[in-house]
Amino acid sequence: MRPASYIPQSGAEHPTDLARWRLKVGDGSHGRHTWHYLRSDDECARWPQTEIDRYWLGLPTRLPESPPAQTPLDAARKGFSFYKHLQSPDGHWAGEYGGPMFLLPGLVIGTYVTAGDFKDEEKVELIRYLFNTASPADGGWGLHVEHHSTCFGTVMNYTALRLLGVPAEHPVCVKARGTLHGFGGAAALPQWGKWWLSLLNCYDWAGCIAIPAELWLFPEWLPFHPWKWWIHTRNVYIPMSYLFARKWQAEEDPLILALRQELYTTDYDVIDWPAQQFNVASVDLYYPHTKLLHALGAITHAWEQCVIPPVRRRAMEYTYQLVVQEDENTGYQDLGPVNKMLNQIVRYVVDGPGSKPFLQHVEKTRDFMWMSGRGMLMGGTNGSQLWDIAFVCQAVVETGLAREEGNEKAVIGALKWLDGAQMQRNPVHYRSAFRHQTKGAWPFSTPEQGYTVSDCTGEGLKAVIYLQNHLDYTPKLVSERRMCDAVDVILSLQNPDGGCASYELIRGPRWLEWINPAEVFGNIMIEYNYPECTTSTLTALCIFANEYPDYRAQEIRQFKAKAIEWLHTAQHPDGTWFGSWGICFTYATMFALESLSLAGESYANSAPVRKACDFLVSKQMPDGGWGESYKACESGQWVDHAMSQVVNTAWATLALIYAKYPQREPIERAVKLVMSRQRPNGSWDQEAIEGVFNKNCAIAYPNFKFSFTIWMLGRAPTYLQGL
Ligand code: LAN
Repeated sequence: MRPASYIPQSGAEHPTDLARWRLKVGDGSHGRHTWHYLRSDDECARWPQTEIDRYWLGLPTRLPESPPAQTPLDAARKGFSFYKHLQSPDGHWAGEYGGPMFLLPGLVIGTYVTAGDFKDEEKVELIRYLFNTASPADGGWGLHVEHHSTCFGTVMNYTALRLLGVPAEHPVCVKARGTLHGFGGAAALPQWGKWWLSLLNCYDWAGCIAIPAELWLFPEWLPFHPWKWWIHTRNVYIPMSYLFARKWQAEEDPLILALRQELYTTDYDVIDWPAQQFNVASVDLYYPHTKLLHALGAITHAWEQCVIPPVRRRAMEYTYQLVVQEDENTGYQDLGPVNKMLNQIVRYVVDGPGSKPFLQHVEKTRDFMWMSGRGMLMGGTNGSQLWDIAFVCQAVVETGLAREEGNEKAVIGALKWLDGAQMQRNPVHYRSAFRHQTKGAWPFSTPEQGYTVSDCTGEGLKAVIYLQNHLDYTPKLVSERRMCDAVDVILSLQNPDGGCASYELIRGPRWLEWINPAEVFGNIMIEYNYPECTTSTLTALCIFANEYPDYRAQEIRQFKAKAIEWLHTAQHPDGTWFGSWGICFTYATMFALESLSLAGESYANSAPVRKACDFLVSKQMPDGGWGESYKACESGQWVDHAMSQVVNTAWATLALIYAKYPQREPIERAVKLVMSRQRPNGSWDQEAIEGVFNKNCAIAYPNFKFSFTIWMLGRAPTYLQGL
């Protein structure tokens, strides 16, 4: 990697001209996002910057302003007028999907070890992003943007800066290095950090808990066979176990040698690597090792010393084949940003730097690189396209905005996008890659990425039904047959106890969590039932069955009954539901109360609903809003945010509306608060981070501050009128 031509002094500098950045949408595949930097004035004139570009770059938009809205519906209308300007020409709403701070280093290390490079403008913007996200207090980074500094975050992002060309004596590096040494240096990295540095040849594979590829050769009926692991974990472990089996490392070079000096508190050559396997900085420990993992680590370590070459060869062939199948199933997009970069390395190592698969991978890294107001980041996925569009579509139909003059074009555009996003085939490599059915499903991001997600299928189906069946002017693009296909997918995703998990059925036993070696994440070894997933699928089936009562009626009835039963068992004694993907109790409780309302349960007739509402109302802040911190997801207990948040407020209010909460006052106060935060152009400012995964890592859903506020402001007046 060449050094960046210019290294900014701090994140406040603008090393590129923001007026030259453009977001391209749909280039080569449905909903694809890529950012481009235009060099000449000529190009800029031919491809003018849009309000969408300006908004996401943090530049002031030039959209009309007006005096504050007088009524909630006016505020919703004004919000949507603004948000319509952010709709891409292909009909969806693009958006930033940042937050996690361990993804960009994977991009940079993966690119470095495969002898790749970034364009100069990308390089300086990646640097600017890291400068802007370093903790002002200690100069380190955490697992995500709002986290305290950790060893993992600091070592990984420090390394990324150095590989991007920032000199070791740069003040940002000097400060970060002090912090990372304070954490015990890179020796104490969590496993996922140990792996990345091993690939970079700045750690020794002997210091990692072994991940034998041979696991894949075990009989498939065994409870711990990796095909039964959570989809993200197994897809990360597949390429990693291949590379581990091969003990592959980048070739030493002066920068790697320098990093070996900078990242450790002792001399690199005298580190006792096997003793580091279980050495993890306490600041990083979210899920400490269990005794079982230690025992397993000792066994796999012993196995590594005496591997039988033909068995290892067979295991490597198999894991490589799974990498190829994953690449081909997803257009080299892969399930997520971690396995994407690891698969890219595997294809470099096996297929070679000039090979078509490797070059395809390099091209697809662009899909994850998002140019934000703070610099360039690596997204949590290749976008949250489907997820964002599904909510705003339901919001505009339920609030009546979709029927208002001037909104037809936006609505039809959105429907067209949803139509193109439904997957109509199963993956090319289906059973052999242990995939769940995709025919009929909607993904979280794009159909090219192509993974079924239970709640995305639910929300996608709801959005289509709302747009096609509840509006008279829309074309009927998604046939009844295709809606039935979506229902088939949903029905196939219910677990025997009535709940739904994220991508697949629960395949493995709970005790597998005891061998979770990723100390920074919780609940990553298997699928679990989630209230969010169970409720989105359930509400979708209810809405579908109202329109098409004859299709698989008996099975839908059974699904509903079992799902409701499961939801009741998942309610916490204080009346809430725990959210695993959004923050936190407000998020999941909103979904749960929506489901219960469709099953006829309301404040008036259901003790569980009453309990949930009373809990929510008890958390309303003096200003009328709700504010919940991401720390609730870490701890499993309600944690107040220092300030109320418009997104939490919208969720809590919608929850009360679904529950038919009988008192006006909490709803009126919440509406006032959200209205008071609306900007003169109709938008809302970005507040705290909205999402989470694996209990410990926050992730941003910046489009929620539009969809849920508009939804709540539009629904509240009708609800209040009826009280
Ligand atoms: C997502 C994003 C979307 C999310 C919802 C649809 C909101 C949820 O209801 C189901 C689970 C899902 C699909 C989900 C799972 C985990 C993801 C893919 C992410 C949070 C985005 C990033 C995260 C992924 C695991 C990040 C990479 C990190 C690893 C630990 C591999």
